[in-house]
Amino acid sequence: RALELHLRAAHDAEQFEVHYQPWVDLRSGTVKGFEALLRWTHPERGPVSPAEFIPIAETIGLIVPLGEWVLRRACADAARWPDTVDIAINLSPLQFRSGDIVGTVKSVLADSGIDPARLELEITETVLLEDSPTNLATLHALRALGVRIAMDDFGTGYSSIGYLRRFPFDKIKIDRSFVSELPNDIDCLTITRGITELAAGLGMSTIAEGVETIEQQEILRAIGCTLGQGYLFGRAMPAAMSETLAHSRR
Ligand code: G
Ligand code: G
Ligand code: MN
Ligand code: NA
Repeated sequence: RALELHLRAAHDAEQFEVHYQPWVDLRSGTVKGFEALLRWTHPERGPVSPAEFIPIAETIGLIVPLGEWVLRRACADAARWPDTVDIAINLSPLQFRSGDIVGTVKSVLADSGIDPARLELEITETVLLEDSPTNLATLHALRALGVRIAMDDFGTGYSSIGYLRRFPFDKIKIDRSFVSELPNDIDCLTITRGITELAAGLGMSTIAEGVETIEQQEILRAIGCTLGQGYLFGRAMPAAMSETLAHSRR
């Protein structure tokens, strides 16, 4: 397919960029970190969503080198933020399983010079779907490097509460589909509160995704969710802008 051919050539053509979406402390509004989000500008089509091209990159095996490039780029950019500001990076399940992800993360950390405690790796439940000893060993080995593991899009797909028992995540990202219905949808409110309490009881933190209104911020704060990410606080932005924002004390 044409898109596939363009995707293969995109890296050499320097069409990829990593943008950064801030996440904040819901009480103070202080920026605590950024999530790295890959961007591709297609020469004719313009911006293509990662939701469209990442599955293709996975199919053609490009996700492993591309994912490593994102790790390097994002950690290098994070090195220019204050050391109180963390960096979260999405790992594709394929990237997680193939090759030496632990060695890659270790070498990226060493090259960038950032404190491992500032790096958070976001994985989806599909990583754990087969719940193999190898996957669990990889998660533990990554954590042993000093990085944190976050479960992304929690509550969607096949994610199961049992995973939280089998593996000690550091953070749970409450999916936007629940947050966006706050505060009016009582079911979403109950689910969001339930996830927050469950996480707290298990010693994990929670972050609400897709926060768009002050009302949502306040209700999340009231139910004990400490962190938030969403258009209310900022969209994904180029590295230079993230650097300015990271250094502005608020
Ligand atoms: O906000 P955005 O449209 O950029 O994100 C769409 C989806 O693409 C999200 O699910 C996000 O996790 C995923 N995504 C964005 N950047 C990366 C990346 O560098 N690696 C992987 N594996 N997924 C990414
Ligand atoms: O799946 P993941 O959570 O990694 O990707 C984040 C996705 O959510 C990106 O596509 C990003 O652009 C999008 N996003 C981030 N904040 C908001 C928000 O406040 N509202 C909406 N509608 N989308 C958001
Ligand atoms: Mn994510
Ligand atoms: Na998510």
